This record gives sequence, structure tokens and C-alpha cells, in this order.
Amino acid sequence: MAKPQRYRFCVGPWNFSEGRDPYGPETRPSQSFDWKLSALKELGFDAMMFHDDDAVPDIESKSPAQVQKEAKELKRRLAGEGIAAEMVAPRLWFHPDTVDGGYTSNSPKQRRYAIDRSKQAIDIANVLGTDLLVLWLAREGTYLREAKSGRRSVELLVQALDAMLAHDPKIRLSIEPKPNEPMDHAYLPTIGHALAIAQLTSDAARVGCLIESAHAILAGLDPADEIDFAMAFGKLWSLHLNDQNGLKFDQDKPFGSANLRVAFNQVRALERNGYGKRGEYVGFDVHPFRTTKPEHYLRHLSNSRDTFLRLVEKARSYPEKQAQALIADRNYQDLDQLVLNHLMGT
Ligand code: XLS
Ligand code: MG
Repeated sequence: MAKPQRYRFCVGPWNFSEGRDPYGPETRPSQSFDWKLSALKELGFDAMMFHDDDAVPDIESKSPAQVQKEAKELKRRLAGEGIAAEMVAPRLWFHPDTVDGGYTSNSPKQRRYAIDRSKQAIDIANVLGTDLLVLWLAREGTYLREAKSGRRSVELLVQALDAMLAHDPKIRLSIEPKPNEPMDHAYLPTIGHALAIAQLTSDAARVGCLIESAHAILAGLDPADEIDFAMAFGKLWSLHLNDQNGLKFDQDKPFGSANLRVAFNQVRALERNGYGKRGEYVGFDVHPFRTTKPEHYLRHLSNSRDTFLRLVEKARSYPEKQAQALIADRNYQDLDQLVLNHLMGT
């Protein structure tokens, strides 16, 4: 029998967050990059995810040569620690030039800024040894529908994706959809939208997606179905597991925290599609609760991984024969209970 696969895990520096929310300040001290890197090693994670300005802090104030130099230094540090860079993502939601969006801004100058910054992020990815550029299209949408043309915005997004594909013949673009927040409505709210727009680009084979559990839930979808859909296209290249309790602000709870059954079904979908066999990592885009004390800084990460691994065991020990018999008998009533009993351990 084939050996069951071992999953590899990653996390980003932003996942060691300090507890700030729109109503109050930080509740934990901010930690240095070195501290985060050693915490990641201590946890036994395999890779780190980077925004462009996580890799090179204050990136906007630095010359291209300086950015390259610092990216190379980071690569050396990571190699020394045996930690890979999973992806790089341009942060297109912070700078004043991205107030009205990046690629879909109504200002040509600001659209140029977004594309140039994305090309620079690709150069950083090259230095860090990853071919994956993640695009969370935070401000590509509208606060009010009349402010932009939806049709034109699709064309602008395709132009931007094409510019990135042309910049580097090997880079793969992984779109991370989210339906809202910070925007009222985003232009690419679901995996279906991400994979559909890939078809309009000059190299559809290099445009795929990243699923974040909470983002799918905010779109009213089951993340397990999003995983199956993306993997039916061979396009799930990265993953942000977390949890979300219903339609409210983005919570980034520990994996399985709000709905263990939904988490179980995501793990089953990953298992049946062989996620990870082509080198993909399992990322946790989770944050500590605001109440978390500094001495418990890493618990949301270790807890998410523990839950994930226990659910892998649950997926592998699922009573498939019994389930199939109940399905054949259309006895979904008892199938429902079979799943609950399995999760409850009876
Ligand atoms: C925000 C996103 C962001 C991306 C990377 O919700 O999760 O952190 O994952 O740009
Ligand atoms: Mg994410």
C-alpha cells in the first residue's frame, strides 16, 4: 500500500499578529522577524509565506538594487535555517497609490504602480526560489457600483495578469478570492471567478488559485466544494486554512474552531485530491484571539496544525464501507449520524 503522504506546513509573518482591531490597539508586543523565524522552526513548520514588504521591509523607499540585495540576504538566512519561501504576494492595499484599488484603479498612474510593484514582487520570488505569486485582490472592487465599470475592470485585471505572465515565463499566479472586506463587493469573489478569468489571459495554464476557508465561507460557499472544484482543474496551488463563524468581519479563527465538520470535509477533499503531492504546502492564515497573552503567542498555529492532523486521521479512518451502504440505500439520515459519531469518536 502506498505510504500515506506527509503534509508540509507554512505560515506568514502576519500570522503572529499583535491583537489590534478597528476598536482598540495591540494587546501583545510586536515580535522581530528573527523571533518569528525561530518560532516557525520551533513549531516544525517547513516554509514561510511573504508579502513583498515582509521580505523587504519599507520596500517603497528602496532602490531596485537595494531590494534585490535584501532579498538575497533573506534567501541566505532562510537557506541557513532550512526554511523555504512558499510564495510572495504584492501588498496592494496599503500604499496611498492603492486607495482606489491597484489594477482596477481609475487612475492610469496608480494602475502602473500596481503592475510595477507586482513585477518587483515576481523578482523577489525569483530570488527567494519560489515560482508562486499570490494575488489577494484586496481593493479590486467597489465601495459603490457606479464608481467603476465592472466590464472594464475585468479587462484591466486581465491586462495586469498578462503583464505579470510576460514579465517572467516561469511565474505562476495564484489568485486568492475574497468576496468582500475591505470592499463592498470584490470583482473576483470565488474560485469560479478566479479560474474563469484565467481563461482570458495569455497563458491560462499559469493562472491558478489559493483557497482560504474563511473567504469561501464569507461567500456563502463550502470550502470543501471550492477545493474539489479547483482541484478538478489542477489549479489549487496554495491553501489558507482557518475558520469563520458566519457572515461577519473576517475572523481568521484557528482551523476547525467554528465548525469542525466543515473542517473535516476540507481535509477529506484535500486527501481525495492528493493535495501536497505536487509540492503544495498547507498554510494556516490564522490569527491569535485579541485576548491571547504573549506567552501563548504560538498556540493558534500549533492548535490549527494539531486539529488538521487529527482530521487527517479521521479522514483516513472514516468508515467508507458503511457510508457507501447508507448512500446506496439513500439513508442520508443515518449517514449524517455516522459522520457525527465518527467525529465524536464513538
Ligand atoms: C487576507 C489575506 C492575505 C493574503 C496574502 O485576508 O489572507 O493575508 O493571504 O496576501
Ligand atoms: Mg489568506
